[in-house]
Amino acid sequence: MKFTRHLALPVLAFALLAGTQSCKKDDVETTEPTPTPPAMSSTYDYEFNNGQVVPTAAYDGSHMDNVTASITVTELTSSTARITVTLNNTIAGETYHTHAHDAADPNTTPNGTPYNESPNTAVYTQMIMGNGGTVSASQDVSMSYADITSSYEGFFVVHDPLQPITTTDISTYLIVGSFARTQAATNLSSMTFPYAFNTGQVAAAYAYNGMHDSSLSGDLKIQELADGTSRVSVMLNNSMDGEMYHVHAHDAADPNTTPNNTPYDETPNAGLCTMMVTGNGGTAGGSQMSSMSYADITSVYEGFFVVHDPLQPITTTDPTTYVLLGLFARN
Ligand SMILES: [Cu+2]
Repeated sequence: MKFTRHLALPVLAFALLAGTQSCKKDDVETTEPTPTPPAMSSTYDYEFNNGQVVPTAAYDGSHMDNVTASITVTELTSSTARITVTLNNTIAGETYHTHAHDAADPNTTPNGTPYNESPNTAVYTQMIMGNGGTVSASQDVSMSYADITSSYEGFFVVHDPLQPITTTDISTYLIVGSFARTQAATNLSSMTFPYAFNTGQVAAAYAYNGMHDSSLSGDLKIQELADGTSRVSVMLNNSMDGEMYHVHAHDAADPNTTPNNTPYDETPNAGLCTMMVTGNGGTAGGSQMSSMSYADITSVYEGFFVVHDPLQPITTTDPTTYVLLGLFARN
């Protein structure tokens, strides 16, 4: 009896271990075995793709540019480890493909990419369902902690869930960086300018007059990109569901020279900010790229940030139809 019990316990323990590991890909909450000595663990942070890795390929799409990520590598045994990827500021209900792509010589890959287009499923390949906030996925791998964090050479990629997946167009990657390595600091500038509802802040005579609820507000974000251009993003808070908001930069102008004596050009500046945002009953957003530099937009450019009322015909001569109005990218 004594002999059998001694034999049975390790077998049972192994069976339990195998059982928990088989479901770990789906369940990050599972308690892990405690190795001795204490497990090694490192976390690597990733910023949004503003061109840090490929300056000409900053993300260009409709996803908000506030997504960030981290990779945590934790030693399980001397030859296995757990890779946990955490995404912040996800969109609820969208599926994020998160991959390790092995580095490769671009002279040998079909499309000249510096990585294999097929993700490495043995290292890390997971789909993460967005939840409107922070969400994680884990994968246990048959590689040592040291192999992953110092030998393996690849890229960590978070693909955009809002457009068809592509493995050649890096401007569709929300996040890209070397896998499980500390990322170089980039110090790209970014600033967000808040706009309250138009109650006449620019001029008393311009105060909004119409049916739109005055709880609407906006945030204009200017993000410097690695190649010297910029991403212009707009968030409209308390937007009306299904209504189309025209969001514009209108260049300042001498009213003595404009056709209708407006203190701005009636034609919006398409190279800076001319977008349509569909309201959703909450916070809705849009973004576009501008060839203007961050410094030009935030300190040289003179113009107005205008959100036109979706509830009445658009007019560029009557500012009382503007639900938001303020100097563009100024506090
Ligand atoms: Cu306009």
